[in-house]
Amino acid sequence: MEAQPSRGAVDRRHVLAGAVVGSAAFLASARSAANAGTGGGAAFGAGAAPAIKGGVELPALPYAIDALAPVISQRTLEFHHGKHHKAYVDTTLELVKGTPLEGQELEAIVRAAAADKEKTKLFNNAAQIWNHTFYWNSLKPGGGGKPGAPLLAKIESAFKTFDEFKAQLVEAAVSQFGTGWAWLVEEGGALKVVKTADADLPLVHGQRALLTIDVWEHAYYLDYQNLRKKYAQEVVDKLLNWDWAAQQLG
Ligand code: MN3
Repeated sequence: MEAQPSRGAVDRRHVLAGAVVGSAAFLASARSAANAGTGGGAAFGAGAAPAIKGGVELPALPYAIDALAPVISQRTLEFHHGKHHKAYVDTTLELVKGTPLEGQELEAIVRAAAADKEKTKLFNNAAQIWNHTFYWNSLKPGGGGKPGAPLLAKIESAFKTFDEFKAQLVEAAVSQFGTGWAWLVEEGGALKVVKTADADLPLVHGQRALLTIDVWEHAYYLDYQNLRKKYAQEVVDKLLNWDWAAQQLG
């Protein structure tokens, strides 16, 4: 059983870092959250090209099932992709069957469900499809390291140093209470680290996702048990796919 989503709830979506802090950042968050129900903020609205293209489907992993080991084991991916991700797809297909959303693009379904208080279950499942597809692409064998010069410059502008960015992303992953996601996002031209609870995701808050780390226990418990920080640190150091992140900025 999943918890209720926290979409639009400013108090549960904490902006951890970025170029600005304090009341201005809070007001910006409040505005983007207020826009969530009407299809996203001005900076990244419903007209933007989808990061995850296509309909409701379980995509193949973009690498072999054992390719992320030993950081993430084959066994974790068998369950995480083959059982958890697949279950979100199956449930979403069931929920949209015979409705006007059947056959729609995944992002359109996520936005429609986010805007309708009666569609919490659909939002949770459809958003989790999006989040997981984005997560698989946020990782790659032999990843980690640093991004190319243009993106690295943006990160250093927002976080002062690349190491400070990494520390803040790990901190977001560790401090998300319960289930959720840690993200590097772009909002209004600035990069920031945010975390979301449960199935919540940046695209319904007017933010563009660049990278994500799944911090639901199913993402790491077989490999790390309770050591979420070690999982997050290993992912940041060894798996982050900076090519994918750079592609998101276009
Ligand atoms: Mn997961």
